[in-house]
Amino acid sequence: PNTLIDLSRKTDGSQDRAEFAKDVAEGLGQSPKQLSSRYFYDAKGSRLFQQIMALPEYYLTRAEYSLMQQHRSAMVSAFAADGFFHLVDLGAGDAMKTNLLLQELVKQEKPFDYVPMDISGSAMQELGKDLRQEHPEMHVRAVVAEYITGLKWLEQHLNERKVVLFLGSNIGNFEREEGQDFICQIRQHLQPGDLFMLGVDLRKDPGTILAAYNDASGITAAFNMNLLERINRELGGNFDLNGFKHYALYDPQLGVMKSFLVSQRDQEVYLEATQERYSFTAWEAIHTESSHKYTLPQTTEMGRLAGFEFVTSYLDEEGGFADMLFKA
Ligand code: AVI
Repeated sequence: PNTLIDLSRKTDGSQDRAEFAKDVAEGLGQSPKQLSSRYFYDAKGSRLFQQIMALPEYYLTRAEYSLMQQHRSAMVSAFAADGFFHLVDLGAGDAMKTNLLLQELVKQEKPFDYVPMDISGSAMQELGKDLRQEHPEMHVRAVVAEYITGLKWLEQHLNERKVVLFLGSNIGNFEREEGQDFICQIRQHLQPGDLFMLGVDLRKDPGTILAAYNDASGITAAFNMNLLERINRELGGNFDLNGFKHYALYDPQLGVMKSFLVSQRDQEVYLEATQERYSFTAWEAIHTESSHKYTLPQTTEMGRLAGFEFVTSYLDEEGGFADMLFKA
């Protein structure tokens, strides 16, 4: 009972590359330059992100893991209160945290199936394989898709009960308005009584946040730089990787962590895919990622504005990370 549904390719594989090329051309053509963090997650990027999650500075994963360990029994009771449900995990990745809930659901013999969704095909394949070994009885339907395409899956199961997870502070990688909009879209794909659990990284000491995105071992820098490597690999780019450096900064008023790739000199880059040249002046930066940090009231308000009812918040012991439970 274990399937993999690949919704990432449209009519043929080359369209993905065409879309990537178009986005890169657009982002490098504008001022200030930017590239979307959704392109971080090819096979290499997904591997690097797994290493990030294990870094001493990257507190987010540990905090959410420990809060889920502490509250999993209450979470599972809330999820399974009305019988069978689809547990939909948006941006599941390696599902390290969700696995705590899966174990608890199995232990409590609750009826459910698991629908992990992720942009990374390699991550979904590996997760499917791991779950087959660990829980051979569990019904798993892994979906390879971007968020919006993934939500379409929900449309086909409109009248079946759903619990949607959006964990790991993935909401933080949307700009504020886009994040609100995405939560509204999730709500529109649910029926009254369905549940939604949102993992948010809360505001805290700016030094702690900055260190998480600027680790001493340079893994985050490599993760950021992989975007240029990916452009070289897939779009025939000739980025000189020694000509750019990772730079991260946190704005404590806006609550946003921003990552950049900064050109260390005047240089030109050529992309075969677009047959265009892009020029960089010395110290010109490409914005590659935002990671927004929220306050608890901001988070409940986001849910409320989307039409959800706030149920409860589960916090880790340090109060730095929250899983917020909402009801449609
Ligand atoms: C996936 N996302 C929630 C991570 C974050 O914290 O914004 C991605 C990341 N970027 C740098 N380190 C981790």
